[in-house]
Amino acid sequence: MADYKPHTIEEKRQQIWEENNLFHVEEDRSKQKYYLLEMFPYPSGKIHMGHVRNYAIGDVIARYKRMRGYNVLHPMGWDAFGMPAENAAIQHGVQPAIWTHENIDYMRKQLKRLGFGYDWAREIATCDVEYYKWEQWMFLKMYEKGLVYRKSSPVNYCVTCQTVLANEQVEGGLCWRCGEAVIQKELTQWFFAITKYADELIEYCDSLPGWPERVLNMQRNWIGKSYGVEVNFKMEDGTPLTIFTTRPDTLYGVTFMVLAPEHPFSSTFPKGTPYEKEALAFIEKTKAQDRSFRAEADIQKEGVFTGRYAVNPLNGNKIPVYIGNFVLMEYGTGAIMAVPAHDQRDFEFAKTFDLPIIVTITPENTSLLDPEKMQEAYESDGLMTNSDVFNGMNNREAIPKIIGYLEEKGMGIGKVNYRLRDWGISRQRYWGTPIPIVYCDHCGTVPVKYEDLPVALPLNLEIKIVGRSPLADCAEFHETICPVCGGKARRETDTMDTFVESSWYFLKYTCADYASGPLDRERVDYWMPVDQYIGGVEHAVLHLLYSRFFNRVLNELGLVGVREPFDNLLTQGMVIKDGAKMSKSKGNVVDPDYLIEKYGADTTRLCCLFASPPEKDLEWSDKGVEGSSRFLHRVWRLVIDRLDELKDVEAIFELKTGSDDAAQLTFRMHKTIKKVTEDIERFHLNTAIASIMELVNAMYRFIEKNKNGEELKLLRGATETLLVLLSPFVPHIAEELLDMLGKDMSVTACNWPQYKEEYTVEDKVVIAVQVNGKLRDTFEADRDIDAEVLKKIALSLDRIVKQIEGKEIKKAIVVPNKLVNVVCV
Ligand code: ANZ
Ligand code: ZN
Repeated sequence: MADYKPHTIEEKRQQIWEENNLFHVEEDRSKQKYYLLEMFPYPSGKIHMGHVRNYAIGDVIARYKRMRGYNVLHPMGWDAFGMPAENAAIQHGVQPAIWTHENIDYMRKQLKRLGFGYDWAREIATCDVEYYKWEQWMFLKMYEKGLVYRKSSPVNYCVTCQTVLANEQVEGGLCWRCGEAVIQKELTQWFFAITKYADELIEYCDSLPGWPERVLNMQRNWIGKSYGVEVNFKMEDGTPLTIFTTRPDTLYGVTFMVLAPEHPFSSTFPKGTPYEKEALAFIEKTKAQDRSFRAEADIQKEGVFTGRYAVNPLNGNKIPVYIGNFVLMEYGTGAIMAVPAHDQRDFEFAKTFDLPIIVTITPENTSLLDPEKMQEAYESDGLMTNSDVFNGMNNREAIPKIIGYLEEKGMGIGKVNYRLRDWGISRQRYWGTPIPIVYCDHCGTVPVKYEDLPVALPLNLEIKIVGRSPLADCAEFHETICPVCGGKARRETDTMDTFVESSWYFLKYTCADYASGPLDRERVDYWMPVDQYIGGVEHAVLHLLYSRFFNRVLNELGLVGVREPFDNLLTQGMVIKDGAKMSKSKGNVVDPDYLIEKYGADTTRLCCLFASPPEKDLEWSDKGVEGSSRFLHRVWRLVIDRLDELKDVEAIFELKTGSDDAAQLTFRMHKTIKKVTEDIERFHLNTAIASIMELVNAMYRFIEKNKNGEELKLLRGATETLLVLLSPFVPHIAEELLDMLGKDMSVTACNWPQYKEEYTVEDKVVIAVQVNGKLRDTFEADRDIDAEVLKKIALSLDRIVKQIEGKEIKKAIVVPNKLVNVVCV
């Protein structure tokens, strides 16, 4: 009989799918739509195991939903702008566009070889002018609506990548892309006003039940909403100094104040005091430090005295004003009131500078805290002390009262603060979407006219390392005329952050061929929202937050009907090998090409799906691949060895009247359908596969004895069921075998098997218990339970215990599903 030759089969099936255009979908209002999306890859050159895993999971769901009768949109494309293309240009002198498209061609082939069922007619590459042209259009619309603005500010800058990074792109003080330490630089750049949506973005977190709570929490924390009050302190000379605090209940415990080095007063206050020189040196030094590092709770608290004092508006206390590294200019007002008794950062600072500590909160049911003996700040709640009229109140209850009091006296105002900053999108790079703005000496900053779009990237540029965008050196690009006055003008030479492209690609898929506008609203609304999104958790705050923002903006521009883009989100775990994330830099990569070459696509898919549930990390093991391969060979032989017998037999899916074997297989088959269906719905793909494996074992048991008549029909039914259940996971082998049985799956695309509830209940058998051949008792047990377990149960039955009392057990003979005979003397 024919051997299992995965490569031949896979090529053949893929060709058939392509010829039948199997995965192409149109908007069909008679059917329920299902939009399944996986995060699209950056075309770096080759796909890696992380991609294979992500896309294998997605493909199972897409195929399954299709078989259940949904109209499934399952698209794929390329997040095609970005740095590596420019690096390749610098290193190998190849044009970024050519490099990118060559990579895309190769990677597309890889995805096809893995048998992923995408609607390739909707493929997009974000670096194509047909795509980014509309992004420029959106930028202009946002500019009109005041959602885009330009300002000078200190920015995160990576020297290696020679570009600005958004806060979201700095991880522990390092560049998310290359790992270089991030520095601060003052630059004029363009911002998207994402903070205008901060409230809504946080609120809607509660109405996304299909998202993992972990991701929602990361978003909530990133947006970081806090309620507090801006308190107007005054300096001794009357100069107002406003601070933001979330703890007005500690106002009577303020013993000093701290300014961010960037605060305008930081350089003016020390003037003319003995502290001037030291203060200015400190400011210079600290400004250069990375802000995300400075924001970390456990940094060494550093600071200098300004030589000046402020006055506490509540009690008139005179309090020294410092400059400190742990206060950030971007948050609140860039100045804080410090309460060492109740804030750990302030406590550490006070210890370093030997500043007084005043306790204003006392833990309930204990005596007053002694500032002399405190080892750390007391940050929890309690009763107010040392706080004048507020003494004795619970501090949480006191907060609104104190805010009211401050507002009444004109000493402060209640305020909500967000940690989220506006999204800086200017990048000093070439390989990105040009920002459609022109600078004119006459007219200032002028948007490009809609009819002059696109502002296309010049493709024949020589790209060198110069520390600024190559576009800035390309006169042909930046020399232009002013859209308003017609005079000489200069184009913006920065390009947009590549996260802008990924903020709306999911909309473009719905109408990829639409050219007469940014998006075809009718088709967008048919498909949106994405029913299931699948991707890495590393995008929890970057891409996923930007997309939620962008979708809102496009909703307001009338381009999409829904407010939230992604209904359900599945974040898959990483692929791990030898204890570390599989990555080039760790040198522990397994090349998907190698696996496909050696084992074929089905085995490669199966081992990614079987090794662990999607949300968990997948520990790579070569044994796992071998096991998957062996299983598929086993399935192959099961069918091929009986092909002649099964070929022209009618399939039946239940047989109650035949032998015990038949009933057993009937139960097993229906239970498996139920389990696989439910598991796929919950994304427990690994256990779904495990139960299919059990079905295979049951079928091998069934055919130990030759089958004919009704039983052969049942075997045929079980075989069909097995192959259909397998087909979302390993579509090639499943379809090939079905084809050989004379059943063409790929044409009748929707036929997920049904189960009968009556066969899914536990299948019980009655076990007879004999002692020396005489029936003494019976009990009920699950079918197929282990002989050892049956023996144990039998020996524990009261009647049996009595029978064998005082006797020596020689042995216990077990006939599975029937009988236990205890032999004793
Ligand atoms: C006095 C105080 C007493 C504070 C206390 C806390 C505890 P969240 O909740 O994260 O919003 N703060 C304000 N502006 C800051 C800045 N620019 N840089 C660093 N820290 C700043 O944090 C608000 C608290 O962080 C504020 O409340 C302030 O310290 C500090 F027992 O004021 B608090
Ligand atoms: Zn002009």
